[in-house]
Amino acid sequence: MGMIAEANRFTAHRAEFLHPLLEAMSRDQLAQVQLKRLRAVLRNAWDHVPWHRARIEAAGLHPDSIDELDELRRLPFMMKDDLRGHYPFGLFARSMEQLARVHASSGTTGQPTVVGYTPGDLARWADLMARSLYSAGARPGDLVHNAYGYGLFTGGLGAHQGAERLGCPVVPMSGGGTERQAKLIMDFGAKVLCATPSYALAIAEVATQQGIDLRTSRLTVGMFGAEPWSAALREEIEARLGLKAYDVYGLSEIMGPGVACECECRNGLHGWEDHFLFEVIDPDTGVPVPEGEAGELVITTLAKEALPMLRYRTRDITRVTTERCDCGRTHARLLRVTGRNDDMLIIRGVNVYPSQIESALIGRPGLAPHYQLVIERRGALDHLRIEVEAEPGVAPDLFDELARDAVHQVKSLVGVTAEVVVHAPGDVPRSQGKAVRVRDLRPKGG
Ligand code: DLL
Repeated sequence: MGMIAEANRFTAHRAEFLHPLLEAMSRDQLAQVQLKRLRAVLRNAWDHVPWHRARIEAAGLHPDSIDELDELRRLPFMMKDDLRGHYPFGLFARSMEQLARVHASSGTTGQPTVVGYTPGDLARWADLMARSLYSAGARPGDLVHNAYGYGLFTGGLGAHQGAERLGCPVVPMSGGGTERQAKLIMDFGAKVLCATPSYALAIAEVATQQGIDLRTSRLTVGMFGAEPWSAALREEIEARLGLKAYDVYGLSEIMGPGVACECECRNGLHGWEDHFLFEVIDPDTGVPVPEGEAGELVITTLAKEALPMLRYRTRDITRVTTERCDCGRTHARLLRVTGRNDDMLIIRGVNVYPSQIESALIGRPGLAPHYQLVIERRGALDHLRIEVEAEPGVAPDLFDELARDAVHQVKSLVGVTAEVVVHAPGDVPRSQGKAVRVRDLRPKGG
């Protein structure tokens, strides 16, 4: 091949992946990288965190004697309570002088979960978020409107650093001030929108009320995550915002946004396996499920310095496939996270995730994509009430009929009997970050 052809080939390749050598290496090479890094991360945990060392030892493992990735399975799982139990910094492998930043998740009950980063951890996080943005189609120079909350939540700063790393200027909006969001998207000409999917919808709604049509904006890519969202919600968002919506996944305990992200094929989220080891287990037994089957995602970090996480149970339910993606990336794909174990509702014996109800409701004619699920105890039984809104302009005397249609839809698609109440537009609370989808009013402890 001549030099120019060679150069062109390289450029074409470069155009596809931000880190071609890392994103398209063979599965064998990936496994080698993982093994090497696993030894290093075990060494880090062993040397710096007595709690880890005791567990590694008790499992009969040693950082220097790991020959296969599967040996890790001898180690017990880590849970959120392990972090809480060592609040705030007890599982950190670095001292305060070596840290660059701390984040925390508020947690609805008990102690917050605190996570820390060295300068190197922040740099790797920025790299992975840049890789994620690129795989979703963002390019250097694209203006990024970042409406993830800044603060202890990892969404805002995580997306921010990733965009900067990619060479994208950032509008650091944060969540809130919704009237201003749409105006600035239009005025500044942002090409990429980062937000939770529910907040993206809220922005679109307020824009419409202001007479702004975001479909005429320059937005082309949406990087949406931090909460479960259905394929139906994706369509709704794309129709209202006039962009292509991509799913990005992550969690503070493991890093923040950018653990996995969709590529332009949008057929699962590439989990960046040079940095993380993914397992999927049966949440009841802890036994790994066969590839492609649904279960709880368990993650081991392969390069984190400040807070190594070994076999962390995420509570997130997904499926993982290592089948080659059409984009050419070799990293495994996590299929859309449908919900958390903790979010699963059991309504009269039927297991239901809020996102299943979302899929059944969204896109029904006359209904707006804003909803909340209320669960109450009635006598001995759990009662599910779905509060959803009518589209603006729908006459109130049609609400009952819309509700009947929704009851039928939920029964036939999800298999549960629910009461549906259709509210006037604006009556269901809007989110500025993660939407509150479920209000559980059942008596505690009963
Ligand atoms: O939500 C990090 C993040 C920020 C991800 C921005 C994507 C975009 P936490 O606040 O620690 O971190 O919450 C993590 O949110 O365990 C999942 O249950 C849920 N989650 C995150 N992304 C998705 C997604 C951030 N794409 C928890 N789909 C995780 C479904 C998601 N659930």
